[in-house]
Amino acid sequence: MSVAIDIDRLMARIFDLAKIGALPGGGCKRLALSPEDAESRALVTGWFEARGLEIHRDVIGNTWAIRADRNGGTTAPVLMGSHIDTVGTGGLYDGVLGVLGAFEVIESIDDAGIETERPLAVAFFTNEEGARFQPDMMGSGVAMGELGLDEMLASVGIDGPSVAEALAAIGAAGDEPVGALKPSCYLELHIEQGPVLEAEGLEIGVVTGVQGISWSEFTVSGATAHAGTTPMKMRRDAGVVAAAIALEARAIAASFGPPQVATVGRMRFSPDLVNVVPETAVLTVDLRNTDETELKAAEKWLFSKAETLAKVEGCTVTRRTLARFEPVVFDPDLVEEVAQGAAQLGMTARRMPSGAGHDAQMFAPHCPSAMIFVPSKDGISHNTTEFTAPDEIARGVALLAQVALTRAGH
Ligand code: HGY
Ligand code: MN
Ligand code: MN
Ligand code: MN
Repeated sequence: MSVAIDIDRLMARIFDLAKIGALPGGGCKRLALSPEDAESRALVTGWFEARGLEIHRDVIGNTWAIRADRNGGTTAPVLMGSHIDTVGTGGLYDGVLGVLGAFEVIESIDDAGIETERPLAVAFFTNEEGARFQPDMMGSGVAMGELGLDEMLASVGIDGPSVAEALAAIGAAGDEPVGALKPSCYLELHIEQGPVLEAEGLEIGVVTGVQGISWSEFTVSGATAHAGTTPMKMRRDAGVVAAAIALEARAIAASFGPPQVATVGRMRFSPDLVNVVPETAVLTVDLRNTDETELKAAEKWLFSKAETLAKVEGCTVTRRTLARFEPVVFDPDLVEEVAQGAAQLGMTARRMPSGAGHDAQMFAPHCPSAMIFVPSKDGISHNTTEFTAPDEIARGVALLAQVALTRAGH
């Protein structure tokens, strides 16, 4: 049975939510646990409440809303969800599509008066992006026991407060304990955020798993010196070591080849003055690979080379792990149901791994989990020009509805 989704209602909601944290030139900035995040949580939770769903919120602010089954039961729901926090240069669809698309599925099923054997639920999770507080997938990781609550509450953001302080500041914490969320399965609709579907002219990505992620922060320590008078061989230039580490990360990706990727997203010098040799440099390196052995080898190369580069320059270097997740593979049966559903609905599709991290990877070890991708224009994401067309969105939501209804039984 397929259910008619209302794409106009969904697009109106996506654009309503996009007004929160709207950036002047387009796109959104709703960093986790910011005032903008608080406003978006209130808007979306209000929509859930208006539909009469049973609202739950846990100690780290994960929020889920349940539509009871035909007997009024609300345990072990078929859960659909994603996130509504964004990076600093976010688009309108990353995460949002998975939350509001799931809500549209529930609304459409409700409008059709369909009663299900199992409850249906929609969720948004705290701090999926990891842009302000590391690691990413924090809320879903805590909910599923992949990350420790106390350690995450103590995580200090790039702008100062801890997660605990930021949660308190916006009143986002609920009273339900970690582990209160126990879905029977988990489905996440998401934009691909890459170029594959568009390049191959396909409508749906049947996501088979998520690649491993390694985030490190390196702190290089040298000595300030006069830029004009200090002979080159006397310098202990932390800045040049940081730059060399960044180039080494690029060399690792080139040497390993796809799917290995490496990104230096943050680099800060101190004292950050034009005529002073940098005393310290702090940089982040994001390494990813679908293969854990390869990812470990990339880390080994990078970490040992960073030591050597620092030593040659008379500097020291320390490293802090900001995030480390092994690759996950989604439940083959549920992945097959996504593939079958796409075929039944006449959608062109291919199986593919996810290059981006997703909340689904936190559910994968605990319950049958799977993801559905829809194309990203020009493969762009984490960019204010991120775009997916309404007809592409409608196909993803229709497929999500089909798979969720099958799992919920009706
Ligand atoms: O970094 C990621 O892949 C995700 O967007 N947090
Ligand atoms: Mn996302
Ligand atoms: Mn993202
Ligand atoms: Mn995600």
